[in-house]
Amino acid sequence: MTNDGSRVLRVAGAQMGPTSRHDPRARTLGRLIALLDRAADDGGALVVFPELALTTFFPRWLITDERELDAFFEPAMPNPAVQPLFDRAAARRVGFYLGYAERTTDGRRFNSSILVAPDGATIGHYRKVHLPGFVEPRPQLEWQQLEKRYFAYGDLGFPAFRGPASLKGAILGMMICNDRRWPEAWRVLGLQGVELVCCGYNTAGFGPYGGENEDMALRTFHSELVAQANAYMNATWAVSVAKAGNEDGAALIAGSCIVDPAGRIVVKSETLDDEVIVADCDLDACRHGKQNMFDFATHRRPMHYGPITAQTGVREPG
Ligand code: CDT
Repeated sequence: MTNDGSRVLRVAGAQMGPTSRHDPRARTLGRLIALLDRAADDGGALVVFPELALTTFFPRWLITDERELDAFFEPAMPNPAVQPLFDRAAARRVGFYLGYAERTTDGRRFNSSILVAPDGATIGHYRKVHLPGFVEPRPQLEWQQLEKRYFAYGDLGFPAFRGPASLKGAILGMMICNDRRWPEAWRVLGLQGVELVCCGYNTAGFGPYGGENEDMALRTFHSELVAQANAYMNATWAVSVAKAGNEDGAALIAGSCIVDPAGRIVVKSETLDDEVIVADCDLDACRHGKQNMFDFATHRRPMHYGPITAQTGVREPG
């Protein structure tokens, strides 16, 4: 295919402002539909929503009542409570990425995302692999990070998906929040030729492991840094989308951005609220990096990369 604009995909990032623990699901869904409409009005063909877009970031609390916890989870996707979003997207012929808490029929819980085509067909499903935080609450912390308690590790790997013609046949990948800090995740998608990585997040505006050495500015810098560096090193577009603002007293960064395959931010959010950012993503612009500096078939030396899959922790030389 020639680089004549025929593979330009207009992509929207639908940043969300805060969602309270007490917000009714219907209200949050209404915000998502309004964002989708704005993206569609702007000509977006694909809208990327944040991680856990249907609820507040509930892992910041210790929730011991199983029924209360279950209320944050989706028993199926779609389900009657979220069907209006799926219906509006299909009516507007817009595809979307949506992060949500998944509860399977056999009772397992995952931090998941789904990718839906403009005709409403499901393209792919992903379960977050890199779960940050702890199993047990830490009393010294004002806000908990209990993803390891509430979710099982994702068991689907990092599959890339070929989008339909309505998405220009893009090779699409998904990540969720903390995944974006791990270059291994990007490389697994890169090795499948990914052209557009969708990543929703809820990132605290303070150091979630405690201490005073991380603030909103540094956390936002890191969020942009990992999207830019990894988009460049895998010659892919990256769409990185926040749930932002003050959720019941806990700060979340914004910093939603769309990054090109050279690692440049093309557009970024300006608020801590519901906001749509849009960019025309030329998928063929990935080819320069993929065929030259990051021509993996020619230049990678996997025989020297063994420790990356053989070990987790650091082994220092003696
Ligand atoms: N949601 C999410 O994955 N947040 C993490 C914070 C991890 S620190 C315990 C992030 O990487 O932004």
